[in-house]
Amino acid sequence: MLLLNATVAAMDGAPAYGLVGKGAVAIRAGRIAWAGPASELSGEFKLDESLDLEGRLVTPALIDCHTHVVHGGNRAREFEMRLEGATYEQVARAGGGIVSTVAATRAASESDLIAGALTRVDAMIAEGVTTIEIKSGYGLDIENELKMLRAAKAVATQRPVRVRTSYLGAHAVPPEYKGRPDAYIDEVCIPALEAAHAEGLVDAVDGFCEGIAFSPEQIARVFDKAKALGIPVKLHAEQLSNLGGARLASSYGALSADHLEYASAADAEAMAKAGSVAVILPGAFYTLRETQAPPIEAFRIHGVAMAVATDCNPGSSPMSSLLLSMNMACTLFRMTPEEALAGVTRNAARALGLEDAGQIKPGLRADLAIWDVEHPAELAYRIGFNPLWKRIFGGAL
Ligand code: DI6
Ligand code: FE
Repeated sequence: MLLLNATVAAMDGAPAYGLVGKGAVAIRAGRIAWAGPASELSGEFKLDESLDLEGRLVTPALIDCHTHVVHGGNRAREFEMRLEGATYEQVARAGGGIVSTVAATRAASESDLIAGALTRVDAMIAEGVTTIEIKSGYGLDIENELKMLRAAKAVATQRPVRVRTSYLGAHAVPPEYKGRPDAYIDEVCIPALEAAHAEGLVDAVDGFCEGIAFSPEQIARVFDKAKALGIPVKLHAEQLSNLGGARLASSYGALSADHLEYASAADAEAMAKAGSVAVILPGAFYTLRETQAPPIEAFRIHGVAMAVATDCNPGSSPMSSLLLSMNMACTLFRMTPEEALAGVTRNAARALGLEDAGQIKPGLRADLAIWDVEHPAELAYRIGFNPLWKRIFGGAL
């Protein structure tokens, strides 16, 4: 297939979105074969079936690199509690929070979980997303962590999307291990990781390093197991306080450290050295009415690649719009629209360890989004507006 009369935002690291006006993109066998100014298009592609974009913008398809879309139930009641004055931490300590989603997730069947996830995944697909990272972490026992990961993998058999799974057994201490987090790590978290890995269900290992979750020492034990199994790691770090999670993750060469509101300039430096991506999650910041913004300027100065994701989850970020995440990253954190778009394309791919997506470049997968806009800044600028015209997944419209 040949896309003609396109405005191409290649997002390949070239300045100004890698923008090419009057462009063309040639797709063959599910891959991008060529992209550039139509005037330079070689004759061999001109025989391919063509689609006239009438000047529309084509970008790499979007990648949501941090989600919890597989979960049971919802937490609208906690939303009400917080509006009545309770904080996120108070709700969590009162037995609500993550643990209440654990009860709902345990009660759900695998097919219930898939059906629930698909409602959120469909909203993402409608906004041009073709790759979604999905975490476990609401099962918190061996059987239910496996059930979540199987449901996550099943999403990709039900819809034209790619799924990357992250095992998040170290998300919260379940009620039956209350006050015994070390025993939970040894008796459940690590054995469940081994079992999930043996079933081919784990693309990365994640954790929640926080006062209401796990200490750096406990996370390190999970990461040691991941390392022994050859699985890359990432971490929810510095979301509510600074416990040194970003530095810990960096010391394991993590794909990413995520949230990072309380990260310091020294953390940014460590992440830069490790090549870890900073995953910015403005939906959680917004929902929790957090006031400390992540150190975006330090990430820029140290050259830390920034991704942007929804963190779609039932508690701190009940949001499935990646376009809205981009808008929030700009308005709340002063990221530029170009940084936000790189954050949901090139840098999101990097945060998932994917080298075949996130840019418009020959050889990469033909995962593309075509938008009814004139300029890429419009994607982050509008609020609650979806200008997607068509989505191409592996070369198929
Ligand atoms: N940080 C988050 O924002 C989500 N998990 C995490 O570790 C929140 C999960 C939840 O509240 O259900
Ligand atoms: Fe999260």
